[in-house]
Amino acid sequence: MQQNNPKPGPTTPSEGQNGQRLANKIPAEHPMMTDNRSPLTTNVGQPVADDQNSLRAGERGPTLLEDYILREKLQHFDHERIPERIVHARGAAAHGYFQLYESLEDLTIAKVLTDTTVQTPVFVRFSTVAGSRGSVDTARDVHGFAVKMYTSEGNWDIVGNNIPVFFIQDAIKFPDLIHAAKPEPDREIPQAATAHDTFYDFISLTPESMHMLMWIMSDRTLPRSFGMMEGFGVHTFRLVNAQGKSTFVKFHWKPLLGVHSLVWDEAQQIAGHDADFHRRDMWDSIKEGNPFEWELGIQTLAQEDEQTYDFDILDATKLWPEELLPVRRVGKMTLDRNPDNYFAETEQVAFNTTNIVPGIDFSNDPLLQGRNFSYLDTQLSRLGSPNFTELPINRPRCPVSNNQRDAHMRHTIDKGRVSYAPASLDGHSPDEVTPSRPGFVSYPEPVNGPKVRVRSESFGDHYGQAKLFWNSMSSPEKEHIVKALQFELSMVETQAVRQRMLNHLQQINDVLAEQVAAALGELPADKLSAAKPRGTADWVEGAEILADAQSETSASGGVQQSKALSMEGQPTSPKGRKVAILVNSDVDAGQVSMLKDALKKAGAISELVGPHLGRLAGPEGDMKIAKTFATANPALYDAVCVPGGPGVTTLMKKGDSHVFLAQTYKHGKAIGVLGEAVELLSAALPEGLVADQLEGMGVTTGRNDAQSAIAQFVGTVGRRYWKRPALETVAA
Ligand code: HDE
Repeated sequence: MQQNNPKPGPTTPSEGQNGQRLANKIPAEHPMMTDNRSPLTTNVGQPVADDQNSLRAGERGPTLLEDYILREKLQHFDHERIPERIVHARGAAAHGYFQLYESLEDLTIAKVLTDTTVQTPVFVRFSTVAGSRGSVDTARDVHGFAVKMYTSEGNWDIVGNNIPVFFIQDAIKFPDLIHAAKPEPDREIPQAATAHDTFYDFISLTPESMHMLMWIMSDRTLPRSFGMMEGFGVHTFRLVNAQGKSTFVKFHWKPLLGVHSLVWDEAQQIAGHDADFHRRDMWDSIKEGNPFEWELGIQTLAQEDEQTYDFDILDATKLWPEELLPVRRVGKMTLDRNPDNYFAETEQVAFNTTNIVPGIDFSNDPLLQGRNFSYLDTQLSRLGSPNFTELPINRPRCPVSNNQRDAHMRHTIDKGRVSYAPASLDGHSPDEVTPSRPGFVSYPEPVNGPKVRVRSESFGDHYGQAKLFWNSMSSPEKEHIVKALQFELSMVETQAVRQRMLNHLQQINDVLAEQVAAALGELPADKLSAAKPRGTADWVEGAEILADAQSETSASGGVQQSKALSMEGQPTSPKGRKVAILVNSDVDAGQVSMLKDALKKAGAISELVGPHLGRLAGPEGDMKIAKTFATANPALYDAVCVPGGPGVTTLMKKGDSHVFLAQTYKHGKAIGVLGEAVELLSAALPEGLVADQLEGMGVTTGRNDAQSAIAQFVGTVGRRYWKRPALETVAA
């Protein structure tokens, strides 16, 4: 029975008393962005009167099939998920723009690299590789760094990683690599981790992966922030100029915040305390008005110099040492806007290595050639239709015009009779090229050779650049690689696999192999140089041993050590860092206020951590206590500072504040203790370590002059202090 509204409302201009007036208000196009402020409707716009109860026969009776509102809602929900990416499933993204510093017209005709007046919009997605969409941000993993630039000549995607080389040389091995790295298929264990048998079985039988192995065992796979990662296009590409001259090029993104990492213990703790650590960091930073910035760098090599070096530029397991081919910084990318909707933008964005523009071209790198097939293919199954390029996030910002038609979910309404070429009706089909829009032309490289399935001999050196990477590390960095391998290989159950890995490590460096072998209780090989494995019990001794552990490189153009590969010496500052201030209601609120101001001025975020949430009355108003000891963990912060005041007595009695300080000390991060809190630090550290004696090692004590101590403390934030005494003895 119809219950209300006996007068049907007007629906078209010809119907109803007010039809004309209402029809004029109906927008011609559907608004693509919803703000959820309009009244509730179904998907076809019918107003919904009751969203709490389904339609049923009697108050306690069965639900009626007629309830199309219920069915539509459940049905849409049932289909909400699309397949997650087969790799790089977990990611986060941001919008921004790219601005060129200087024209590269000597090298390329690409407008995005020649027109310095244009701000090219970009969308950048960062990701881990192995974990599924719900895995943690701080898993040890290569990180994806995929940039989509919406240029005036179409989308240009640099689908890169935060590591400049790759595991394999030929795309045909990619499914094997990923199957080996993903959770083992019978038990679906482990999630987002390479520390298991199948991964090392594959790696130990694939010596070309040894260079990449060194990178993934380093702290590079544990970035502190997406904004503190380098990005690399990895493959050799080409730039082509107006004269048709080709120059080989490698693309780099250099973060203005410097390249910085977490350490393994921290990353594991963060995984438990904040699985969204990286995406939260980027979201909060951008929301606070602190954009992430990188400079675009290029390394170039003249076409005729292709064979100059003892590594093959088509081999993606090799980098070009910056000492040989310096990086020229040519523009800046700024990420300053968070997405409006994760699914519509971050999940549906579709990167593709074949998205290039006139003036940029591929090389014959066999990994790149395979990728050029794989990305389009994967989008078809992930997004379900070749019309995925019409989704707002994938749509180019320049006109699109061709004779491709129809398919699932077509949005474009192509007008007219002509969807073919050549055509004379309706004017004509889209022109291939116009003078103002030159078309893409492949570089006419002469190609000639027998059809063969072989790996070029020039791809044959698998250890030379692994040695270069090892040599280039500082001793703490070497120590971390050793520890990572000790951990990963200890998780491998099959002894033969562990042994094969030790043999490879010995090809890279004897001391490295010995140190790892010591943890496994094995010897690397029968020809072990120093028969007695050295233990790693004493950190300082380990570091000293590792400092001398250099190898003779090859496939590196004679470069023995490359500064650019080490993270030591990177620019550091408090900018983008997060600092915990431990408080309770009786700490010196004036000092807290000064601290907050000084940190803010330096571009850092501070958070008050106390026994409970609430507010601390300060000289310039209340300050929010945002976290408690239950919700905050030292691993989530880059530094900690404790103000003085009578409240320190209470903090002294709290184990949580001791752990906070001890763990921050152990992880080499900056510590500031003011007034009474100096004693708190001494109490938190193992016997024999006295706060005042640690000055200069990232520990600031301000017994009297809080103001200058605060200034000094802020200056220490962002750096790591690995020369602190007795790091290994700190229980935290
Ligand atoms: Fe990918 N890769 N990849 N890859 N890759 C994908 O595409 C593939 C490789 C990279 O944020 C997939 O859309 C093959 C190197 C990033 O959406 C897939 C090979 C590098 C992303 C695919 C490689 C990358 C992907 C899965 C060996 C660094 C995430 C979902 C020939 C230069 C992009 C998708 C995003 C994603 C295939 C190797 C980077 C299956 C076959 C080398 C950053 O198409």
